[in-house]
Amino acid sequence: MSFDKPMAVSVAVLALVTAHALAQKNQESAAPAKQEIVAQFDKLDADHNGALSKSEASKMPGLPETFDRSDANKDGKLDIAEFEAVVRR
Ligand SMILES: [Ca+2]
Ligand SMILES: [Ca+2]
Repeated sequence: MSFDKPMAVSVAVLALVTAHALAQKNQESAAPAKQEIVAQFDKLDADHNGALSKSEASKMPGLPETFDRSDANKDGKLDIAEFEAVVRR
């Protein structure tokens, strides 16, 4: 009885899975998935009115500094599209 073949197969499968996981990770850091941006937005949107006020935005590092510039329609809030533009910058 030999375990050589099954061992080789599991090593190959492991290598494939690892490569796949790494590729996915690289992709994520290059461009955050829409659902991640939405999840982040929901987390910051404490009163769930679909927009981030300045105080809600202050929970995310770096966001208050760019708030006024990021508020494209100058209504004093960041909606999901404006927030997405910030995150994808
Ligand atoms: Ca809000
Ligand atoms: Ca706005």
